[in-house]
Amino acid sequence: MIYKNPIIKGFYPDPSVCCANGRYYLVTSSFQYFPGVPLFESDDLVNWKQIGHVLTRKSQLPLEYAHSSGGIFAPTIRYNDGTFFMVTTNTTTGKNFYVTTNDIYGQWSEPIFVEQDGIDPSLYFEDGHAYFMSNGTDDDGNGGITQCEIDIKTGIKLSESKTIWKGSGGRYLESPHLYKIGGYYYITAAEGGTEYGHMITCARSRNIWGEYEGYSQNPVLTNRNLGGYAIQGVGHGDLIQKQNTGEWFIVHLGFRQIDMWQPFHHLGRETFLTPVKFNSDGWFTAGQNGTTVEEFEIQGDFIQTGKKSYSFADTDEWIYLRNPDFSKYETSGEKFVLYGTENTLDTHTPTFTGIRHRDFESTVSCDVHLSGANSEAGLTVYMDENHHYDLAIMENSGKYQAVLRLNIGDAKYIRNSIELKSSRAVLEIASDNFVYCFKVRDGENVYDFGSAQTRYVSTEVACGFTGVIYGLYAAGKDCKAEFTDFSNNYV
Ligand code: 6LW
Repeated sequence: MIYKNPIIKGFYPDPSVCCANGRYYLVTSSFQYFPGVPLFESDDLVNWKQIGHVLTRKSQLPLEYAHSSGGIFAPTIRYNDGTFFMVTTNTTTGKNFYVTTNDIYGQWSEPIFVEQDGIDPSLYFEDGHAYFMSNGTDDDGNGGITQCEIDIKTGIKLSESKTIWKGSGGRYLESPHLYKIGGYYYITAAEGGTEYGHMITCARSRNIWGEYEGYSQNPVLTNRNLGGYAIQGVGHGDLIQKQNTGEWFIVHLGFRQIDMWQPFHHLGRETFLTPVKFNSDGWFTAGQNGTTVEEFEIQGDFIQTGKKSYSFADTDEWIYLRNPDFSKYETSGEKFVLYGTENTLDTHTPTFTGIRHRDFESTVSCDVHLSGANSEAGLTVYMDENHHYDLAIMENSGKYQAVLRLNIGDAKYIRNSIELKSSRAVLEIASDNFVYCFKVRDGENVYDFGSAQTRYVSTEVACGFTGVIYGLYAAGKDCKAEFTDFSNNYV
């Protein structure tokens, strides 16, 4: 059957995948958001259901000092001998660590740290040995894909760290993974940076410690030469073999520009699936002539179903900023009550919870009821603390207003406002590729608040590694805001 990319839409970058007990499990990075490292399950590699997060406790995920796009970088998930391992970097503490579980639906362990530097750590298991790899520096100060053997119970290094591959010459050599396929060890890596020059390269050796020979046709996957094409920035991937058919694929990140000729993306880096073919020379090639396109074929008679509607009931998918104070949040599945503080959305720790904006055409709406003097609460199109569009109810001297405020770096202004009859209104946002359109319903009256362009909350403007989140927020030390009837729909 034909499937469509991306297979997981919205801000889900740096995917890594493993197979266990006939099913597939996938994780992505999460940066300053809590809980950390979204976890997905699939029977067929195309349809993925989020089943939770890996890092659910502050003891695993200290994010107090994480700046936007700091915190948790790319994770790797592996399954060995009945145990799942997720290894990643908290770039804010500068530590590489892994956590484990025997129950994929349960809690994961406390972190086990590994004293090797670099980001994008990966694990490889063979014959009772465990190998740890990152884009680090070896004991002689050489940077590259660096490997050591570790004691998997303690994380303690059992060998020196050795740089075993220096890549094919692209900048930002990262995302290494090691596999043994046939008689070869293969390294895959990303190069070129996670922007328009991104790519996946590979090398192989008969010996785990090298020497590794780079593939003469590197990169094996890149869209860097596909001008005027919506899917860009493909790279950072992990190989997986489909169990019942033997087909090989690579799950990897990529992003979708708002238009073929407009190089802006605001939905974040998303998860893609691209077929891989091993050739008679033992090297592999990927995609359509080494590029990722929207549609590919996979064996099987199933259909690609996409979830089209999200609500408070999707409890696994609501996220918070850094280490939230959960006494400020009450949720019942049908209602969120948020208590504000003096921290606004322009700070690191507002009262905020959100769900990813997943596709260009969407609608979000919510009934918001505000109380408390000098308070503000509403919906936000949130890229980071400097780039967000806020549709809010505000209290001032006993009067209530609905307000649209645009925050684009240093340019901040109130685009529109009306007096409300009461402290309650329905706030609505609708989007296409180019604009967010804002509306306020005050009883029978509907007010059109106009639109704001998607490009000004895109990564090309805001920088960083995340994507837009549709958020609920409350601000003001006496603020209490009740959010009901939330809906978020996609075409
Ligand atoms: C990630 C690195 C990358 O750790 O971006 O695209 C970094 N690749 O491998 C942040 O996602």
